[in-house]
Amino acid sequence: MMPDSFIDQHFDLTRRYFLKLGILSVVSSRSLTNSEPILQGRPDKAGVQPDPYFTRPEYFTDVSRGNPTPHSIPISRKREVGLTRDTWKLEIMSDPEHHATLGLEMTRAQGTALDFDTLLKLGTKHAVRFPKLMTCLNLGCPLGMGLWEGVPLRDVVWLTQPKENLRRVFYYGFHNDDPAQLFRSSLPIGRVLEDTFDLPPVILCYKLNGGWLSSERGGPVRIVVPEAYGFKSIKWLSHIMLSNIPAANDTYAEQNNDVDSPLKSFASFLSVPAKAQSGSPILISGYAQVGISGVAKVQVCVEPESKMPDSNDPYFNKSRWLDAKILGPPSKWSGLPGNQVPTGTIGFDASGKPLHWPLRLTNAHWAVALPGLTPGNYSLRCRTVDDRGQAQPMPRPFQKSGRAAIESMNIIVI
Ligand SMILES: Nc1nc2c(c(=O)[nH]1)N[C@H]1C(S)=C(S)[C@@H](COP(=O)(O)O)O[C@H]1N2
Ligand SMILES: [Mo]
Repeated sequence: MMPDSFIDQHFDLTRRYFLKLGILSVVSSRSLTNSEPILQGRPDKAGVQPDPYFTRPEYFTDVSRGNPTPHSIPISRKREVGLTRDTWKLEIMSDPEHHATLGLEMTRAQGTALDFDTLLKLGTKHAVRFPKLMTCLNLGCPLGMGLWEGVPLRDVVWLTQPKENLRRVFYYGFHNDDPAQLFRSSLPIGRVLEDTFDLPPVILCYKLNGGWLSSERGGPVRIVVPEAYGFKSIKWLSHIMLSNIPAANDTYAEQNNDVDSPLKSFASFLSVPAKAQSGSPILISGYAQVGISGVAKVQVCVEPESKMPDSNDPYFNKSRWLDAKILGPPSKWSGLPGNQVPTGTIGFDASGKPLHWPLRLTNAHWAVALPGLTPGNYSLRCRTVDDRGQAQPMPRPFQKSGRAAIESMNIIVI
């Protein structure tokens, strides 16, 4: 049977790796060993729930402010306020406080606002599609893994014929006219106009995993910023303001968040035995979020629980780290139509195979067999090392720029 869920695939890949090493002879499902009681499964993490590699849209963890949330209002009201595909309108204007010089504004009042059909028409020529983990800067784990599709934001910006005094774009969505529900994000104009460092473009997204973007996920249209944490990907998009404001004016900055911080890399455990037999290899597995600087290695270290923390070495650089194996891509891209990545997806070749692995801004599985230990209580840690050789949580260790703290678990060897 082909595995379907992220967890099934995780254990399928992991078991095959251990079988090849000759460490594992039993094949069981949903765990690394047959003895369920010694397994400390960690399938509680939202983006890696028992769901397909590409998370079903309704299984994403929802982060939406306001009461009621825009996706929960009645359909009749959604029609009135433009939250359906046939009623959606996007206004693109010059910021009255920091005026940008535009050839034209696109407004409801003038009848020039952008509608969904026009956006789709732009899509026939310009649409792009790329995989991306949606991760909240403030939560520890990914909310879901998506294949996002839409029109580059710059193609819509150029419709307004900007001339000068344009330094920043900010944007927000439907918020029941409630100032407390307003959620605004912003980007430098340069990021919108050009895709540096081989990143996909910032898009006006209307499809997720091959289907229309649901109301729950921010439909009809949301912004998706490939390299950013979730707060830049505004849902129920209604307004884009072209501005000469010189600095970020994101709502998220009000909560002390670092709003210029791209996605970090980190490793996390999925399966660790609570108890292990002394002298036998200990099978460990997990996933890694592949941030902006990639993941070159995943490593684990195991030390007696009693070892005193060293204040001169907060990130355990003096510990002995063992390389884990970064496992290959999933055997099938579950969660997508036909379990296939469609042709023309950024990061994949024409046959739907990833051009690199692990792929930046996605999830990767890893596993390791630790050499047997003598009886005792141990602390187990995991970390990523990025493509520049920087070990987690460096080079950006601060919590308010996104989570990358080193994860630690206890393990008893008997
Ligand atoms: N309009 C609007 N967009 C929003 C938010 C919001 O509250 N309102 N929350 C943001 C935050 S903080 C995150 S982490 C992501 C979460 O996306 P998801 O709900 O699709 O998982 O949406 C972002 N877009
Ligand atoms: Mo968030």
